[in-house]
Amino acid sequence: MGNIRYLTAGESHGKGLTAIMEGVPANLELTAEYINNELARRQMGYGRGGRMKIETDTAEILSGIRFGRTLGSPIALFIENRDWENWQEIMSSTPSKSPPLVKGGVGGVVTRPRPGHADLSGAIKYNQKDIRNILERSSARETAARVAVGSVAKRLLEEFGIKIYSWVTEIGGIQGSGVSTLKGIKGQGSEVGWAVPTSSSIYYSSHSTHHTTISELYEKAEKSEVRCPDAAATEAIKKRIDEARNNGDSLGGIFEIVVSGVPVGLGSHVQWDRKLNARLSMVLTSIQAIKGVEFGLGFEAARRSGSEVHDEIAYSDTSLAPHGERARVSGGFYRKTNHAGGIEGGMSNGEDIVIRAAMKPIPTLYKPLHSVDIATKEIFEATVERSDICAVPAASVVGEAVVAFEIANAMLDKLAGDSMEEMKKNYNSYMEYVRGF
Ligand code: EPS
Repeated sequence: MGNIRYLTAGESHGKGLTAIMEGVPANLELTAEYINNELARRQMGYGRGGRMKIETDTAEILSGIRFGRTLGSPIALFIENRDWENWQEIMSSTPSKSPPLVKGGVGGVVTRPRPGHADLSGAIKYNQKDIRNILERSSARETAARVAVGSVAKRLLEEFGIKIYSWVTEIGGIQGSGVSTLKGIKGQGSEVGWAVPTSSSIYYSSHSTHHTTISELYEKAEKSEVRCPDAAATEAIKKRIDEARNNGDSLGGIFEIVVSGVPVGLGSHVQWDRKLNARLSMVLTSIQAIKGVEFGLGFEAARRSGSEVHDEIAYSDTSLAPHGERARVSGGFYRKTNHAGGIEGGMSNGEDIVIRAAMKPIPTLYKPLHSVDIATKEIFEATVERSDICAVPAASVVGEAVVAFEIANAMLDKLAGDSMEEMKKNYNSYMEYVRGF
């Protein structure tokens, strides 16, 4: 489904990554600086390996933008791999009988599949005896292209007051305090903590003596080396990452995404592939190493009775909800709580969309795990030369990007427009209708 589409191309150690994006309305203001700022955010995070010291991702705009505005034509973006310089021979497109082994022992035919990777299934499926032909494309390097695409979508959403935030709630089992909507929910062990955000861009503590706005959490995340808004947890997580590095191990974690300012009615209940939650699940699990996604209360909803899950409906005829928590985006109806995470029946309900995604530990490990060589069938212990220890902070930024893309797509489904002017006209008339409903 959707009006905007994109493809990415590129190998991890090839010349670079390309993204072609089609369906973005004309006259959206967009600069390379805006895209590059998002690319830089993806590169941050304690626990990355040596590769991030080599790359400084910047997008070259090849088409679709003139004088700082989109043309409505396909937008092509190119991100150079600086590491390509060291891999030209190994990744050459010229015919050759065998891949060269260059200095440092890199190159040659890769026959040893890493547990947890695409290596073995990909080699069997595509009939490749050199596993490099699989691992180069399955690498999470590709997410740089997706962040570039997502930044265009983010820029579009900004025009409608829609913002996307993310932060890391836990890494390697160490949870931030006050940063997860799940933390502190009754029956989860802790009495003190945070409830799922109500119908506002505010996280309420269960004590109601203090609340933190989503933008405050986001600002703190931006300053944390692991994107965790809790400073104490940030330090504990860094130690945990150091420990993992010393043990030759890797770590996963969970990040949370909040989309604020979403109008009611994106997605649809009428068909499986139009449901907004389904579409968002797909884009999130399409990120390398993501193993789980939940909305609002998520899995916790399965443990509660219905009366403790469903969000009561309320109405206010002013632009402010009775608690004065925020100006309503979509008129008079609102929910008193937001356990649903902003989506009911496959449609946005006007509340903030709240999603969490779980990332498994990176499978490229220094600590050897057993595997079997595809050429000799000998058992060996898989080891590597270079790897990230933890990439959850980066995945959190990638999560923002893919969610931005899908929300922009759903906005265009609802408010089609070939130009921004047309889309805004449709938006304004829709919002007027919603307010009067
Ligand atoms: C990755 C392995 C590492 C990461 C890479 C993803 O690269 P290399 O094998 O070159 O050391 O650094 O991530 C990126 C290059 C990036 O830009 O995020 C993998 O196998 O997925």
